[in-house]
Amino acid sequence: MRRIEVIDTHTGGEPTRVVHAGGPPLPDGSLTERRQAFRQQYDEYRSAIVNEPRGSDVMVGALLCPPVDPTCVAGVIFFNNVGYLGMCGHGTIGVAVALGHLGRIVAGRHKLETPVGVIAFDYDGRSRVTLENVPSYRFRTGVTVPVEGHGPITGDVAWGGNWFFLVGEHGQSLTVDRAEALTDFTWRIREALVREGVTGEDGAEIDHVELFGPPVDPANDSRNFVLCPGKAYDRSPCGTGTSAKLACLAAAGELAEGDVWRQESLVGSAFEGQYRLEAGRCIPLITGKAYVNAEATLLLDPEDPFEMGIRR
Ligand code: PYC
Repeated sequence: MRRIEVIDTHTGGEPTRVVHAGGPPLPDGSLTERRQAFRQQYDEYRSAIVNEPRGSDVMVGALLCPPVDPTCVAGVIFFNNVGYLGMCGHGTIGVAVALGHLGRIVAGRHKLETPVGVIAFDYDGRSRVTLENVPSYRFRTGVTVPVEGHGPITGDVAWGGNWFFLVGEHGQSLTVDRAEALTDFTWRIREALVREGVTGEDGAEIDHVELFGPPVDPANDSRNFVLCPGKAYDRSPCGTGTSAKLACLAAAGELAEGDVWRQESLVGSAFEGQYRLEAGRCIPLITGKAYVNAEATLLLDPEDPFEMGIRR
């Protein structure tokens, strides 16, 4: 029987399953090369770790591996129910807290290596983490697509470590009892983006759709709903989605460097976001909290017909 050691955390309600032993035997190479090997040779591990029956569509996996850059505490490859993520903000916060739980870091400043770059973070030794995301930017503004059953919808395209289509005017109320309707609406937007050939830079697929509305808690600036690539919605305010929002606010001159933007999620959790400018580039700083839910060993029994999970 194969055994995979994991720490389960959640960040603002969004789970991260951190694999710290027993993962796929990836070859040496850059994090991008190792992610490619994970995808091409060991994808069944992804399904075994995050998909049903051991996981669920909401679960994000984080495979810890040795970093190439010796100044980083670990390398990490994020994955979900249908594939692999460039970066993951809630996941980075979960990984930081899991590393603290494992005794691999203490309070202070650390760095993680991801396939899209090195991420620095500050950890308070318990649950609170501030991460410095990859440079984020608004790529296109005011893009209108015809959405089946809803008519024309206009939004911005931005990079925050993943590609997002951000929509402010949509006529939907962002309440958790409407999660199914919001999923259907944003999925139709995603389909419209594909149909209309709207992409990120270099033809990259836009695989996250983000709606904004008024916050429920007056301490916050905005509430969001984020559709993730595998059709689950983010229970957290989405670290990369908040980064994309900060880049759009910065580009529109609506948020000054160092000012705080509090982003609320559909379930009411919040991230604090701000940005600094470095050589004219927007570097988002995202603060949130994660908690450890479980220390566990996943057992992969070769006689189990769903040993490697239900593939999607
Ligand atoms: O927090 O960046 C994030 C994220 C991406 C997908 C799910 N969460």
